[in-house]
Amino acid sequence: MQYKDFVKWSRWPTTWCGGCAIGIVFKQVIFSLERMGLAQNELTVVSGIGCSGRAAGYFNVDSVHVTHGRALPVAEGIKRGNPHLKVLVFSGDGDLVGIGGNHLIHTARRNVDLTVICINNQTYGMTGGQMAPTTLKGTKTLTSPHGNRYHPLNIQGLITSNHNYFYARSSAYHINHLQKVIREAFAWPGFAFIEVVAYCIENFGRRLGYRFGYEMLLKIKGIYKINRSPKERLKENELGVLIK
Ligand SMILES: Cc1ncc(C[n+]2csc(CCOP(=O)(O)OP(=O)(O)O)c2C)c(N)n1
Repeated sequence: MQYKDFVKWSRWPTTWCGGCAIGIVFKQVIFSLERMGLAQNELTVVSGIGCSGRAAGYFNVDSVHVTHGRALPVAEGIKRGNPHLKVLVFSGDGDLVGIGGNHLIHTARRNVDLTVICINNQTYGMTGGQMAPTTLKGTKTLTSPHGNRYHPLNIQGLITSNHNYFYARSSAYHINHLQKVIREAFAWPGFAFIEVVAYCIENFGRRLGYRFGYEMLLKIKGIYKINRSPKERLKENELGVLIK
């Protein structure tokens, strides 16, 4: 199976804006699927609502585009119904961590065997760039024009507070690292959560003065460093994998 076989070309072009990071991540996933040698009938993809949530419709496998925040319980149902399937959840930070936050807490706690790719663009991209629970303190958004007053939710802390966990942070810039992490997550026999540092140019970045998605990629490049053997936690500017 080649990576292009995992794309539902009849749905092309995607709804993603030019320069959006989601397409970059989508591509790393299908590259990883080819490398892992998965067949189309061995995988199901589930997405919630949002720009990231449109991904389910672009994979040429059985997929479900569910209601906002509910990707994890639907994915769990599929996995329990057919434990031989690999079930991938591909959705946004607003969907998985915001409205779907309660499901995230308990699906992670119960260590359900799913692979989750969370596009963390720090905003609700699809609806215009509102402040999200992942928006950094001080950042100006549509709904925080004077800067966000709150600290973002600590996703790493939430996932790694469990008895067993797979938490990875990668980015839309560090694509080799991202592919490696995706393969490791699929091989992990439990709940594997990948937070992908991404960005939204049209509804978030432009408000902050960025002109192109490319400039936001370079910003990510400048901030994040890969830590290949982190001990207990990743620093705020580190990418890597924490497993237990
Ligand atoms: C129950 C419900 N509440 C609110 C909305 C509006 N809504 C659509 S997408 C979205 C945010 C999605 O954000 P995120 O998951 O970060 O995805 P992104 O678009 O940034 O990729 C919201 C609030 C909705 N569709 N349904």
